[in-house]
Amino acid sequence: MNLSPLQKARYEYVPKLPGMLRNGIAEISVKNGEATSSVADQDKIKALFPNTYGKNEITFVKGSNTSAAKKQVVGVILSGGQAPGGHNVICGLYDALKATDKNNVLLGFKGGPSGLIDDDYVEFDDAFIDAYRNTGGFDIIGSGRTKLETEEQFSIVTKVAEKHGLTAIVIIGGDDSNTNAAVLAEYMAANNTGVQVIGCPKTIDGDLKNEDIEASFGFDTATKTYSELIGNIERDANSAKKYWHFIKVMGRSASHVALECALETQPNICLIGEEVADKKMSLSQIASQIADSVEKRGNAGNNFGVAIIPEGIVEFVPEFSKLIAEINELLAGDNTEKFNALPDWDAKYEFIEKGLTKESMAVFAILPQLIQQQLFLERDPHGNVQVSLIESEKLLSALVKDELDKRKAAGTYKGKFGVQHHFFGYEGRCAFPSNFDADYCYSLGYNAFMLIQYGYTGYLSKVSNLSKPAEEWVAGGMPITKMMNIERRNGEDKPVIRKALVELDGAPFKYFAANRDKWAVETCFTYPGAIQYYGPSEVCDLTTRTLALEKG
Ligand code: FBP
Repeated sequence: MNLSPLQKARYEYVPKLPGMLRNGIAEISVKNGEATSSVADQDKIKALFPNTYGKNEITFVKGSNTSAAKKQVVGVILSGGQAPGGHNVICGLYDALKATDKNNVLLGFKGGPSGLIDDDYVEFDDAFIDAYRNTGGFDIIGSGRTKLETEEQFSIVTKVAEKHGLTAIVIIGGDDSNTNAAVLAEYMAANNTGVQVIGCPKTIDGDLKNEDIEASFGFDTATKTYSELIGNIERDANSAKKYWHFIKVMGRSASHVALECALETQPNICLIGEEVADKKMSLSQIASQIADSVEKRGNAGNNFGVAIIPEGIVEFVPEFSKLIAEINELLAGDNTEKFNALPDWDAKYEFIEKGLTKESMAVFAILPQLIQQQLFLERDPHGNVQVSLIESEKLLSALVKDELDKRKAAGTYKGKFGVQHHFFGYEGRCAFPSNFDADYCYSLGYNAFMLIQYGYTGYLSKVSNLSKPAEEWVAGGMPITKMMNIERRNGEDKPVIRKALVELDGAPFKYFAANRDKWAVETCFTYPGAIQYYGPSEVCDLTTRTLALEKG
């Protein structure tokens, strides 16, 4: 492997554990916390998880280790989208497992959950692990999005577990993967397999959190990476003074990533999907709001600016969701084939016009043709529009341009509007983890093993007090069912982890809302620069503005 100087240096980095886990395995004991209940639908969740529901939260404290001595054979998978720090979760897990007993074994199942079904695995040893310490990516064993949810899959996993003598499975994933971890834990407990299941909170999207799980790993590094790039673009915009940059950032439905980047870089505009939904904003209202900023700045001679657009924005615009639902209906069954067979766009447009309601057609009609066509081209395996593939940065800049043309004609807008578009997502998912993510992930993995060693199942590895130095972090576990509620999925009621959306009465949004009018008109850009791995702690160990504001 060709090693960059930074990679060599990062191999030597020693991640910081919470103080309570630093005294050695022999001195880690358990303090019981409160019994838990699910975030909603308690009776239904309790009935679905009779063996794993309502358990206590726990915290690890300094004291003598009373866990039973037994050989542990643990299987681990990485699940879903990449997030910086995944390798360190595995390194922490490995180090705790080997520190407890050299004969313990860690197996990595390859390619995500499907590795567990296909029994495709590798046994880790020191040399293997050492090549991945403090590095980005999920390439150590790969990841995948297969869902582990059917009885048939669970019974195959049970056989694979029996074959290897697995005592526990660690699932490193987001809300869906940890929902599956909870269901698998319940299955394993109900069938007396003796296999424990522990989850670790991963996702750059930042939407897997509650009062216990303060952050999902990867959010810190990914948002710092995007913020660096956005800051660089702001400086370019402020130097050339000729472009508005419309920047879409990943994050799925929730706008946590966009909000964090806005707090870091103070752009002129940042849309928050949750606010758009709350105010039931239409596309033209959003465009008009952005146009106000462009107009005021342009009339003052500042024909440049930066707008951050969250990936999921269009899902939150009520009229747009209705349009999408109608398009999905319109193309259901063999209608897609009929539609595709039409000779040209004019014929297709006529078909669409006949099929949509008047209101949705009015929304469709204002979309740029590129977006109109995207809505009919990109379908998911169920035949639905893939909302995340819609180039919302282009959609919004086109609508803003239309609005500015009107204002120009009316004589109120006197500026120029040149646009550049960007999409930041994959750029941040495999970055070298920041010191925060390197430390947090290592701690999550180390702690996951302590949960296994103490016999817990259906728990999420929990490391909290994260806005404080690592020494003061608190390690423990939270039953996954605490985060669950019932939601409608594919026409059925399902127990799932409730996604954490941006809270409009939360401190991060309130801070943004209190400042954005000024940012919209003046040039208040801040330039965070690249992630720093070496140097003063106040530069290198700082976590996100979101966490700092949430924790006061
Ligand atoms: P997870 O929820 O699995 O962590 O995925 C995060 C994410 O990066 C989203 O922000 C993005 O919408 C999606 O994955 C992209 O998925 P893919 O890698 O399949 O293109």
